[in-house]
This record gives sequence, C-alpha cells and structure tokens, in this order.
Amino acid sequence: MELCHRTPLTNICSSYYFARPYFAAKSARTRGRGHSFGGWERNRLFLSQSGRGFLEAGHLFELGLQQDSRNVVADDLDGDGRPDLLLATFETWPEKKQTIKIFRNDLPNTGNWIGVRLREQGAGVSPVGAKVTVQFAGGVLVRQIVTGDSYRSQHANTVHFGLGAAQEVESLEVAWIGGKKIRLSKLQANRYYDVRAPDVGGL
Ligand SMILES: [Ca+2]
Repeated sequence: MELCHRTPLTNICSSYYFARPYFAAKSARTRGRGHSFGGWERNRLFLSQSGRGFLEAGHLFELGLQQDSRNVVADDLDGDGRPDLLLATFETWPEKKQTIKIFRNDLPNTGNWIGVRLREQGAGVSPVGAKVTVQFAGGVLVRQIVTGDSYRSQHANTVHFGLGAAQEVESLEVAWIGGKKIRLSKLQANRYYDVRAPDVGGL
C-alpha cells in the first residue's frame, strides 16, 4: 500500500494527507492542556557588539515574551532614524487571540544615519530588487530591497544606514532592476530621501 495521497489534479504524493489528522489530534490535546506550540520559549533580542559578537538582551528590553510570536519586522515607524520593532503574536488557547505589539526604539546616542524611501510608481516600475549604495567617510554600505527579509513579514520599500559620526554621505546610488541608476552626492545625514523611479523624474 502506498502511504500517500495523490490528487487527480497534480498526481503529487503527499504524506500530509495522512499526517494531518495525527497532528490535529495532537495539537488539540496539548493546547487543550495549555501547552505552547513554541514550548513557552521566550523571544530574544541580539544586540551587535560592534562586530565582536552579540549580547542577548530580550529580557532587559521587555521583548522576552512567552506568547507564541509569529511575525516580526523592523521599521522606523516614527521617522526618527531609529528602527523600531513590530511583533505579532497568535495564540489558540484558551481562546484565539492575536495581538500586534510595537516596541519603540528610544536608545540614546545611536549616531548619525540616512534613509531612502523608494517610491513605487506606475508603468510596472517596482522598487523590489533595487540596490542602494552609500559612500561616506566610514566606508561603503549596500542594501537591497527584497521580499521576505523579515520573519514572516515584508519590509516597507525603505533602506536605512547607520553612519556613526559622519554627518553627510559623499554619494548615494540607487540601481533599479532593468539597469537604470540614480546617483546623488553630498547628502546631509539624519533625514530620509524619497527616490522615485528614473522614468518618472528621479528625486
Ligand atoms: Ca523610530
């Protein structure tokens, strides 16, 4: 006997057809007792130690939730140049409950920064795939707009660069999918720049 299920449409063998009732029954039994799918594992936050490693600081920043967390994305919601965190939780027991939590970044002395918001335009021009390169006194930094670069989430079409002590960037280049580029020079730090596709006017 073949231990799989083939649908007439795809003829793909799927053991999930048999596994699904097993996991559904197991989930109902464990969650009915208050168990967590994530094993009550707390969230963690790793702080970079300037290239020397990472420090786990979830508890100190009140991010170490026990709730099952499903999605997380970093974005600067209030536009102050410090990336904030959005976190979604989803629980099924004792009742279905979903929450969105926002953790605002209030860290002091975070240094200078520059951000670029890539504007989606008509005519099929998408920022996805665009590469942004910044040259400044501290070196060269590159970011690319991709899909799915957060955990089960999607970033806005925005890139953010930390500049340390530098108060301006010497050049900023946006290379769009298809080969067109926009190059800007001598930009002040600590603000966002809106950049549109070259076909519709650039900056
Ligand atoms: Ca912020």
